[in-house]
Amino acid sequence: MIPPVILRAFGFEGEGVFIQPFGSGHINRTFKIDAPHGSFVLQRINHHVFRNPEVIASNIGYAARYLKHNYPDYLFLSPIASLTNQQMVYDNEGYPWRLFPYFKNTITIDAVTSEQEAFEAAKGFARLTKNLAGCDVGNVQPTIEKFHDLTWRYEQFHTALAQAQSERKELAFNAIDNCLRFSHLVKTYTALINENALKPRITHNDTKINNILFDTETKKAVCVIDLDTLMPGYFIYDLGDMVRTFVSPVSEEEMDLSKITFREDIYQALLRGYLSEMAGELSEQEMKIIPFSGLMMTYIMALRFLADYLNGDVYYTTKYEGQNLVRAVNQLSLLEKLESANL
Ligand code: GN1
Ligand code: MG
Repeated sequence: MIPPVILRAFGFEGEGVFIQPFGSGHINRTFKIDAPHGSFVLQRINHHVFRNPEVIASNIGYAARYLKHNYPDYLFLSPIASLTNQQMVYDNEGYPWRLFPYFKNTITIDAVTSEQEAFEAAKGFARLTKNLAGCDVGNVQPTIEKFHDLTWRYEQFHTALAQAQSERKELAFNAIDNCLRFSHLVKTYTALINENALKPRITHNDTKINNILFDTETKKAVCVIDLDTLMPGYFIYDLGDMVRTFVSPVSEEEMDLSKITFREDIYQALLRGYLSEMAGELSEQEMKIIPFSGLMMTYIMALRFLADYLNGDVYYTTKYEGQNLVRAVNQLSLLEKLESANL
């Protein structure tokens, strides 16, 4: 349900306004609105997750101004202001809402089915980082502190483990064991950070395959969506989340682990697409770190899903009991397959 005060603020009053739930995000609530003056996407930001939503608006505003000035032809998804010129409007419960244009003739996909899709999507995400490479990273702030800090996520997992109910711990016994088995990735990550091997950049931080809009006919990437985590980061976060969500033919929700596979051809297409934009930006040392990206981001999601399961499903939206455990087990299976692929 969208509060009437929000609909009014964005000019959706009267006859001919049709509203339906939209997208498959785990955090925010999203609706498509068809109105006489056009189609739009209206979204409620989860302020329990994004504690300071003004930072989201200021990061996006900064990037939008920079891109408009330096890359005027680049299509960047900025919110549409309310009737009183607000980027976000707060409802009575304190949730901020913002409005986006809806792009006709575009689609999102939940799994990659061809090399072309992998190439195009990776190129699309890479172009955003490349176009923002000339910015001072200090002009954007974290919208969630330590979001992809693997060391921190590993600590959070241990805290969740220490506080979990024994029943959940028993049900998750194998997944917990597997998470502990991959802790060497935390050591590698910490070493990379301590050596300053990675350059701080403005990254998207949620480059899963369904966060890119494809043109329905040409199948080219039209634009990157879900910019809530546009903030300082490292290239491995974006490249890694693409590996995590592109290489397997099934999504993170799949229960049948035999369907989770590593597709070498898709991986190579993804790298070609990413490097077609970013090759000139990455240092020699960063190029060598490429194979670590997918392992790191798949592991971080396994830890985050499992921690949420152990915490009693307080973070990600779930539709059935045990869904976060299913997701964690799925990610651990993918991680094993990435490890055996010897990237
Ligand atoms: C969350 O809500 P959504 O689907 O855009 C999460 C990402 C995860 C993703 C896993 C703010 O993104 O980090 O990779 O779920 N976003 C936040 O599907 O935690
Ligand atoms: Mg997101």
